[in-house]
Amino acid sequence: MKFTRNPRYQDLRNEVADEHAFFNRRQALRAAGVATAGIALTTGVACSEPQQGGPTGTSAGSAHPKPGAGIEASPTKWKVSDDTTPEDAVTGYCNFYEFGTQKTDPPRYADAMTVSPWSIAVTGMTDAPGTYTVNDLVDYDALEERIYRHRCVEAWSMVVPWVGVPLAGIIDKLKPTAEAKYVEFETYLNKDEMRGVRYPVIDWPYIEGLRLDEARNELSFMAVGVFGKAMPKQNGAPLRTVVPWKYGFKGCKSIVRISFTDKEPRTAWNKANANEYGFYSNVNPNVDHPRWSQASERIIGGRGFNPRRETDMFNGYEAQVAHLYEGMDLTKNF
Ligand SMILES: Nc1nc2c(c(=O)[nH]1)N[C@H]1C(S)=C(S)[C@@H](COP(=O)(O)O)O[C@H]1N2
Ligand SMILES: [Mo]
Repeated sequence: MKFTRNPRYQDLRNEVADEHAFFNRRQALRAAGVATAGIALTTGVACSEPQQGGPTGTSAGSAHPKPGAGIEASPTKWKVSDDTTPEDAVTGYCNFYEFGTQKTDPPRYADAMTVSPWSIAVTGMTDAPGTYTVNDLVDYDALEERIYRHRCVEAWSMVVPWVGVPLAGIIDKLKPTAEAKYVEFETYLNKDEMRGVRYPVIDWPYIEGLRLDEARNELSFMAVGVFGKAMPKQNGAPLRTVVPWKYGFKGCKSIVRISFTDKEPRTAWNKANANEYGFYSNVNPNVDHPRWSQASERIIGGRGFNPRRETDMFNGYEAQVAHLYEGMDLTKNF
């Protein structure tokens, strides 16, 4: 593993601004000005969706553990050689724009989110549509711990000990039809609990998606916890996906809907800026973001002065996933 350090007098203008919504944020601020002039912003998109899950769903007996409660998980072969990121960095430096675009906004404000009871609507091309509780989807007696690399498109990274179950098992349980080619995930949306959704940084609700063969890959994970505890709200309680060979935004937090489709999902960041955020978004040091290099990454919570490491193809998971993209031009399908 090669590590490089920033030069001592680093030019801060060249440091990634930690904002993949850089331009959108300016739009948001402008829109906020408009809002004070009395024009309502459209943030209630999902509220008109009859099959919306989340805390307002119909689940009665959901008994998944509260955020922060201890949960037991078996160790697995999924480990990395680099240090695990300190817990306070994982839970204190977050992207969850529904609570604000600063890294400290989610830890500060996500407490307002109701995460129990919780339900997940399963829709689209499936033989098992309906409303599920977290416990319907996740067997808390079969939790695994997987220590994965976590690489944000903003060129920072962590090493995170997620707790959860393989996504493949959940997909099987939800019986996509033979025609289904993609799975789409949707995040909870509640403008009273999520102060960030007053700003149209993206077109809420947050949507992510995967090709079904990607979702069934052995690495794809539905996480319900981290550091041996039920998922903190700011990290996407009660359940969120983790797709470690892709940029972090491909993981969808606080999931209220899982839908199967034969069309490539229109994902939130792709809709916001297709030129910068492709559907695949595989970690790739050879394909730069239009506004910054992806060749290396800043290690969050790392020891020393702004430690960096070189970014690995598919975030170090080439052996597990390269076959999924055989014959594809990854500079076009970025
Ligand atoms: N609903 C929702 N999911 C989201 C985001 C978000 O803003 N909203 N941010 C994404 C991004 S950019 C990253 S890097 C990861 C961050 O996860 P973490 O805060 O647990 O490290 O969540 C992803 N999932
Ligand atoms: Mo990210």
